[in-house]
Amino acid sequence: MEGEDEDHEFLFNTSADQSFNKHERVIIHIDIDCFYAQVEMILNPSLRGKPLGIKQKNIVVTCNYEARALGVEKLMTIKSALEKCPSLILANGEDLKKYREMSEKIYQVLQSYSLFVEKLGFDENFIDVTHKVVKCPEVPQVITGHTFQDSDGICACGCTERLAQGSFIAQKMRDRLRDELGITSCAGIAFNKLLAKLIGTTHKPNQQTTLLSTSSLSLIKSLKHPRNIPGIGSAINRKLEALGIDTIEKLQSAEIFKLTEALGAKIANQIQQLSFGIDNSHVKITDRPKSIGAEDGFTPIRSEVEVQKKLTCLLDRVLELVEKDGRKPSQLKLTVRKLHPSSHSVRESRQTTIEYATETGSSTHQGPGGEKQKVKLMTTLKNLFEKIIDCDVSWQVTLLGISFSGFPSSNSASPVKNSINKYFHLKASSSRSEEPQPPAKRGRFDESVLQELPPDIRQEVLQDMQNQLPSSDAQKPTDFNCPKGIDPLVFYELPMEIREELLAEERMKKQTIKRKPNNLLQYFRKAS
Ligand code: DGT
Ligand code: MG
Repeated sequence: MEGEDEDHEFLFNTSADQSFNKHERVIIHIDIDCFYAQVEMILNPSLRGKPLGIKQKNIVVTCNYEARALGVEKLMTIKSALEKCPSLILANGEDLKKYREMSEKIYQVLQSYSLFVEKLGFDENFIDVTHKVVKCPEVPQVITGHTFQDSDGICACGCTERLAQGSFIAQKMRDRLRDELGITSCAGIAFNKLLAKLIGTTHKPNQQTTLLSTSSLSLIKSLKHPRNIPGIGSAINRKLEALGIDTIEKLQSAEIFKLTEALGAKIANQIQQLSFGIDNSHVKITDRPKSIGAEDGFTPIRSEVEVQKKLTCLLDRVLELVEKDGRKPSQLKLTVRKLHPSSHSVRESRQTTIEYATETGSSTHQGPGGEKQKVKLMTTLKNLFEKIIDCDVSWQVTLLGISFSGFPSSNSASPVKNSINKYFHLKASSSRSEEPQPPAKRGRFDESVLQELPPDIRQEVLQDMQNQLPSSDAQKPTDFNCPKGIDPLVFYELPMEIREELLAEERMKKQTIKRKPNNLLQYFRKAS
């Protein structure tokens, strides 16, 4: 999905660790073919094989490849599209819910391959599979799909083999998207995000292309104009044009002080690096929402019966979203906008802990279990409402909002049970002759201890570890996407779910409880 041109919002951050200038990473970029149109064709298979456009207001925001063959282009007005292709079928794409749901399913499939998935808009994802590649030497060494290589040179660092493995993984991912979701996509495989995104568009639809490192400069040069580099927006481009920079070559050879004068040092450096195909930014794991909710604004209501009606509708909507999300919330919040006699509005919220049953009898919360839960939640909401509004005096309300939060992975404020620490330390000391032992090999720690723990206990121990990080550490995430103080090599060797949990907890920095680091964390850090 093409984003807005925002000059100071770089998709590709070139200022990260310079060691990434080498070709050691394997990044896959996946972009779904004619995304909205595919979703519509899945929902209504009779549309398949016919030219289909998706309209929002008077624009065809996308169209399937049959329509493209007949001259329809993305972002055409409906009028021009119908002039080009009178047989074009138009589907309304203004309700984004179905696209959002498919986008989430795609993300889930990709996450089953690698923890490091960064979602970009609805239909694009970056996946860092470096750790998979190093661990799977048995994977074929030939490139799957197309190869972009316009010179005979082969890099000696081993990146060609790694990229070949990456292309094999990309094919597997795309096959699964097709088999499980009926979705076709394009992939680009390269040693950084910028190049992976660019190379993926060279063969469309339903194909994949791998860029060999020796050809990265020629790929960048083939873009011709700096504005074609993702991350260079229209305002930057205007400033470049004012400096007479209208080719990639000119940007490459521009004097940095001139660029700095016009754009500031940070942007000047970033865009010049991009013009050489250098992108050191890492794949940032996309966060799942910390809360799920909805609000409804309306003309003033004054009776509890009306409030109850509104809340019942809202609750139904939000429960559907919570069920789709699949996590179990532990907090429920009610927000109310009160209209005061002086006619100014005040928003107020109250939150409480809830017992949320996941087995409700049906996927839509309609079964007997679901009904029981809804009644309980409505009682809780009523109590919260009465904490905000004194129902004995006259009142008016113009908005109600419900949100669930406190999902397991984001619940860092939960107290750590002593028994868990004890269990963990017991296991830890029994697995080593003396406590603490120096690591046998730099870059390793005894992960078998964590592995042996039951999943729920392991989760809490990891939580505990993160809670005990000094908050200054937690507030400074590193460029490497690796918790501060841990050797990235050690981190990469950890089992995927442990890394995921450590990273998730790192992000909970603001709620981090300051405590003295425990033995394990010290050991872990020493090991790195
Ligand atoms: P592709 O990737 O060329 O096969 O075609 P799409 O349709 O997947 O295009 P893409 O990847 O740029 O965007 C993904 C979806 O996002 C697309 O299906 C419709 C929507 N979209 C793209 N650009 C715009 C836009 O400028 N405005 C709006 N409202 N929606 C857009
Ligand atoms: Mg797309």
